[in-house]
Order: sequence, then structure tokens, then C-alpha cells
Amino acid sequence: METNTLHTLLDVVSHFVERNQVAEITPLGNGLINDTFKVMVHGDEKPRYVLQRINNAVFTDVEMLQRNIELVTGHLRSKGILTLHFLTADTGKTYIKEDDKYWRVMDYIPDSYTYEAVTPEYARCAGRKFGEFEAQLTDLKEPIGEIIPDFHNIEFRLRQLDEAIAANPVGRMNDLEVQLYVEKIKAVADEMCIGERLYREGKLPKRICHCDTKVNNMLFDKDGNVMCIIDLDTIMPSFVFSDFGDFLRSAANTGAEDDPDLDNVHFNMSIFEAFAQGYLEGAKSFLLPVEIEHLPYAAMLFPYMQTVRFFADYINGDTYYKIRYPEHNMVRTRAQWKLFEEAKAKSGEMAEIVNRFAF
Ligand code: GN1
Ligand code: MG
Repeated sequence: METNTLHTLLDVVSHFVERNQVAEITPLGNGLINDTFKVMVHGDEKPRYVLQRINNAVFTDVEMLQRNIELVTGHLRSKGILTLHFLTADTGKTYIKEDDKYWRVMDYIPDSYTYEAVTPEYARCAGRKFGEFEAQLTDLKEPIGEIIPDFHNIEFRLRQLDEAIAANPVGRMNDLEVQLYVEKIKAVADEMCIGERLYREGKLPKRICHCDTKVNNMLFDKDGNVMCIIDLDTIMPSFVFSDFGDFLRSAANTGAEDDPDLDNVHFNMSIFEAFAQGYLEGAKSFLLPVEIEHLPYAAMLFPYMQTVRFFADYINGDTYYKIRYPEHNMVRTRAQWKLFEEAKAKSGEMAEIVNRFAF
């Protein structure tokens, strides 16, 4: 928090709320991109607002970012669905720019909880909610901008990896283990690009998706019901595989995303089964057979894509993801690869489960 002193944070917040209302501002959550804080107001026991510094190296078009979010939240709200609400600043916009930094403030949703791991029961509920979320956005008339172009395009991510390998800016390609991972990743690259091929052939549509359905991007109430889907920055047109795959990448992993002990990392089929059941219920009104058939592929694709992304960042010298120690991105790479291999081994079983619930 070095650059975000309390004084700066107070200055920023005062563009959105009365400065002398604010009692305390402290860090919140563990996202890898934006910096997030909770804001306490005098006389309240629970936080009132969430303050966020938008990472504009990642989200370069903040105007489009907030426009997308306002369109989506407005649409959901008009259907009576609980969603994030952003405060309008004294500039008339839902964000401010100060010293080349971008900030926004949203209402804190009280009595809500986030988890890094869930039970099958919670996963079923999350699946239904993400399926419904996509269904609720199918009739959004205004176009949503592609806030990070090619965000979940695995062909693009593989090209970025190739560029990192060729540039080798910090010499990490000299390591034997790194070279081995390059080989392993390339050996399955072709089969992992089937989604993009189907899209080019006109067989697979894009939908408005959340594109960051990590388990910690949902708020649950104390009984395990999903209250609200959060972290709406990456909402954009994508294959439904994004939302299905990224939830399982985080929730079906019995270990941590960056688990240094690979014996902890397994793909939990009970979570897959429960999530698939919930998701198919929530999304059945619009899903095409080609989307349903490829859900097991989605469960493999996301650990694979995350391996490629963490690995490219490692080779690039850690310029994208926040890291806590020098080898962090390599540790993440190993853990995501292990998860990918397990998911791949279980894809037949996944297909049987999907068929059971879908047809
Ligand atoms: C980032 O911001 P956060 O931590 O929710 C990333 C996701 C990755 C994830 C890996 C904009 O999400 O795509 O899957 O880290 N978001 C962006 O944990 O790159
Ligand atoms: Mg997040």
C-alpha cells in the first residue's frame, strides 16, 4: 500500500462522498489486478463503500470499462437483480482520474462473504447463478465493448507466449524446466484451439460473458446462497466456455491457484458435477448443442490458458500479475498445469455427466 497512503485515499474518496464522513480505509480482498479497499463511515459498524484503483495498464480504456459496467448493471437492476452500484463522482462520471491514476467507488454489499473454496452445494448454486447471469444478458440491446481484445482467445495467448520466448527479456528461457514446460504446452496446443476454429467456421457463437468467474468473484450470504456476482470489469463477448471453465479452474482445484505443493492440486469431480448441473439449469434457455458438447473442453481450456498466461508473464519478468515472491509465476504455472493434466484425464467422465444433465 506504499503509494496508496491514507491521505491520498481520503482525497480520492472525497470526490465521491463527504470527506468528514469517512472513518477508516483498509485493504480488501486478494485480486491480482486492481487495488481494493473498504471504506468505513463514522457511526457504522459495517463498511459502507468499496474503493478501487483501476489498473489502467490492464484496462487501458477506462471510459469503455465503466460504460460496459453501467450498461450491464443497469440492465440487471431493471430486472430486479442485485448487482454492483457505482457512485457518481463530482466530475459527473463513475470514476475519477488523478495523477494518472483511475479510481471508482461502489456500495459495499453488507452481510456478504467470499470464499476461495466451495462445497458442491455452493458450486451448484454458483453454476445456476452464472448460467442465469448469461441468460439475463442475452437481451441486452446496446453493444458491450471488448475491453481487453482477445482476452480469452487461446491462439492469441499462445502467440504472446511465443513472443515472450523469442524476447527472453530476463534470461529465464535458459532454465531447463522452463524449456520443458514450453514443450509440454506446445504438444497439446492444437487440440486446445478447437474453440477458435469452431468460431471461425461460424459454428460457435459469442455471448456476453463475465470472463472472470473465479470463485472469489461471487458474494454469498451466510447460508451459501449467491447474493451477487462481482468484479464486472472483464464482461465482454466471449464463448460460454469462459464462465464455465474459469469457475471450475478455481473451485474444482483442491489446492490453491499457486499451490507450491502439487500433491494438494487435484480436479474435484464432485464440484464439476454440481456446477455443471446448476449451470445447465441456469443457461438451458439459450445454450446450443455445440456449446453444451464442449463444456468438458472448457474445463480443460481454462487451466491450460492460465498456465500459458502465468508462464508468459514469468518469462517476461513478471510485468502483468502481482507477485509476492520472485518465482511466484512459475509456481502458479506448475500448479495450473497439474490441474490441466487432471482435467484432461477426466474429460470422458465429464462428458458423461454433462450428457446426463443436458439431454
Ligand atoms: C486476474 O483480478 P483478478 O484477480 O480477479 C485476471 C484473470 C485471471 C486471474 C488469475 C483482467 O483476475 O483473467 O484468471 O487473475 N484478470 C485479468 O487468478 O487479467
Ligand atoms: Mg477478483
